Amino acid sequence: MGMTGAGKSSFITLCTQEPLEIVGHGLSSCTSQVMMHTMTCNGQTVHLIDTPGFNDTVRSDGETLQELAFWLAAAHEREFHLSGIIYLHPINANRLQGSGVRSLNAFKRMVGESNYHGVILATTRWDEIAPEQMHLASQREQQLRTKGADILQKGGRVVSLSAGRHDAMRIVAHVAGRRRDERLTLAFQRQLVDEGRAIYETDVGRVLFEQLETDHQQLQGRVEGSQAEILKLIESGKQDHLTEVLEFQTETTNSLKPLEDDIERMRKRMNDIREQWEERLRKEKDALAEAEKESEEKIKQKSEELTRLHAQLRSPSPSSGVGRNGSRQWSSPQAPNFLEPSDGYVPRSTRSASPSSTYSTSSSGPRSLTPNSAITEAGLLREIEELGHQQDVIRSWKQIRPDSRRHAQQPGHNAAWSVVGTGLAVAQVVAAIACTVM
Ligand SMILES: Nc1nc2c(ncn2[C@@H]2O[C@H](COP(=O)(O)OP(=O)(O)O)[C@@H](O)[C@H]2O)c(=O)[nH]1
Ligand SMILES: [Mg+2]
Repeated sequence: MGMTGAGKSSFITLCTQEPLEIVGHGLSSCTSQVMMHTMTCNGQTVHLIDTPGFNDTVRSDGETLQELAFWLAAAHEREFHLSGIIYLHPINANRLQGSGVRSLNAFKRMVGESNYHGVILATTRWDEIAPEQMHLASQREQQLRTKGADILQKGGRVVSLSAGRHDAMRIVAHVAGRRRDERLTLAFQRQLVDEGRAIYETDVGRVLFEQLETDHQQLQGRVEGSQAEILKLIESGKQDHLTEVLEFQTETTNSLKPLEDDIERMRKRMNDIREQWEERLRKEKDALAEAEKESEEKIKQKSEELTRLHAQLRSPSPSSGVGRNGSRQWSSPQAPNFLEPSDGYVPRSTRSASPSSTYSTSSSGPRSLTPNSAITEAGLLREIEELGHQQDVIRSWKQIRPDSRRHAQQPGHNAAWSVVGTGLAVAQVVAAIACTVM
């Protein structure tokens, strides 16, 4: 857990040395952000769970909590217990004044006192602290110790984490080395699954829900206030400010909607949440398959372009479209089409002396090859490499997602999680769950 930007995903990348980002495809906006990464540590299979933060720019806190509810409940139902929870706290920002305290308090409620012994509070981003600021950073760490004193009293720990792999692996090794009988069931998991509570009835949900209700009441009060002002302005015939007040009222009314949606989300129980997230994950699966297909096609297309480019580089250099033997090289209907064979592209120019031949793709009229143009062999190779990288990421995303359908159909069955790795019986799990502004 930890605020957005605390370094949770970076921590996992350091440990697994896997890429995480998918560029494009609109996947990031439609996808669940909970991901499971599998690695080996001291001969043990370790699953690291990455999760989203509450102050996400595109997602509301209610949605994030719902997502956490879905995955954590699924894990608990399948008796897939956590070995430890790492709470990351960025030391480079003075966050323990507001959002940081709310985040830590939410974290404590989600985890529950009985699991504090399994918590590691790790401070991150020390490398961004200038030497003259070091005493301030140390003070912040001390504040974290104070705010997390109850965790420490119950056996939790505070550690400083460097930006390197060594420290991250040390923490993973520590957690993975825990005894089986020390595995954790979070308060949030127990309350959702065993006690059948709705999200807003859980300890962590209650905090968020109360905040939402307070914000809603405040906004509602402003809407009502502006309504009264509007009536007064109309009655008194003073209409100068009317447009302004009307605009204010519209804006305020509009901001009520997301809060109401979130309040509604918090009222949900596991059955509804499961249904909704399974549908979401089904769409994600389709989107991933589509993205994989698309990148395969692009790689094929770029490779063909490269082959043609090489063929052209090997062929005699035509001058003004005329080859050494006098025949036209590129303008015949059979001439190789370097980009999109169907769009009437006719290469006209010659190869360049270097392997980095360049080609232009003018937007008006047929495309032409010129020495100043944008497509080079090096460029194509780079594009192919980037596409290959993207494909790797898509494939790793496919692997890191537990199969939700199997979750739904086989509650209590461990195999549901085996899609993310084998050896679950001995697997250790570390949760790095984001709890940001609540
Ligand atoms: N300098 C520095 N940057 C970091 C560190 N950890 C994370 N970052 C950067 O902070 C940003 C947010 O990190 P990320 O891992 O995505 O945070 P998350 O929201 O907690 O998953 C990224 O740009 C990271 O590269 C760190 O220890 N040092
Ligand atoms: Mg992240």
